[in-house]
Amino acid sequence: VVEEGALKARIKALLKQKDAVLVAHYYTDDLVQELAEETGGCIADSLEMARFGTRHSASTLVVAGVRFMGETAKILNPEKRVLMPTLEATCSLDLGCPADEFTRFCDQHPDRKVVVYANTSAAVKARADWVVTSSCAIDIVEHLASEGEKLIWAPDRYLGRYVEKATGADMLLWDGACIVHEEFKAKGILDLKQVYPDAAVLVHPESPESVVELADAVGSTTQLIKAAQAMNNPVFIVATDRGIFYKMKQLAGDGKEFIEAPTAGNGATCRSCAHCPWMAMNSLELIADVLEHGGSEIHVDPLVREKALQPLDRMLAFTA
Ligand code: CIZ
Ligand code: SF4
Repeated sequence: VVEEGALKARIKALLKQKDAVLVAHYYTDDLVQELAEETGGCIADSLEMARFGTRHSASTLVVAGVRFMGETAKILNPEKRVLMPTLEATCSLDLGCPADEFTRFCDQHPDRKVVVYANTSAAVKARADWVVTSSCAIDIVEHLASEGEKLIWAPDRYLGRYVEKATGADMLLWDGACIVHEEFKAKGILDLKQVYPDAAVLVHPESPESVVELADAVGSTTQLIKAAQAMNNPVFIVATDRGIFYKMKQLAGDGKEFIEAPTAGNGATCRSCAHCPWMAMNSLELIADVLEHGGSEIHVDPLVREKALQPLDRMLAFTA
């Protein structure tokens, strides 16, 4: 604890000294979220992280999240220095959608508008007409469908299927998945509901369809936190990364109990499954390190940046 306190004090001093602000995702470790909060930074989903970076005056953004979030920050703020605790923090959706393969796929379907989830590389965004996050995907796809557009959707097939069902849009789905959400099991949730009959089930739509079907509320991280605040159940079974419990307990706590949705079919909760291994790489040590010594800086090729900015700006304008 002493060491932790000293580390936090060092980071606070470095943030001031370097004119930097810490932007953390809901899935990072509690200590990182706590520090972002204490230093006037933000804790948010990927859409709000992007927005916060553009509005804050600091010349350096330290993005505690995964690589695509750092890239998005750089695309929107080319004049700012964007640092990450580690450039190794990636995402299975980003990895599962290589830009060259994706470009070939899009080229084969020139009649379709290209909609990509924020969890993609800058190069994939550069090939897209629209970027969406889970909080605005349905609204944007509904808008495009109402204009008669047929779509390509990448990379998350579960979220794609969910949006397709909700909107009735004609969508060609890329075959990607999140290694965290893909593991939630309907059978395990049903078993837990036997033990906690009053529990509400909160599900992020990157989860399998059978899990989404059991949900009392489906939505992005921010939407799930709001649902937990609005609902009066004593217990919540939550199918998303357990990093979200930090904010959920803070805002909706008040005697409510939050339980990780099971990732094994027998109902046993796997204590390390509902946590993204890449988000977990964002340690206090690495945050202090990158602030002190630099390195781990995000660079985006200017031509790629210019193209990727357009679909990102469309999303920001649509959701403003
Ligand atoms: O699963 C993720 O990486 C999410 C939910 C990102 C975000 O905040 O949209
Ligand atoms: Fe990617 Fe899943 Fe990790 Fe989010 S939780 S960063 S979607 S692997």
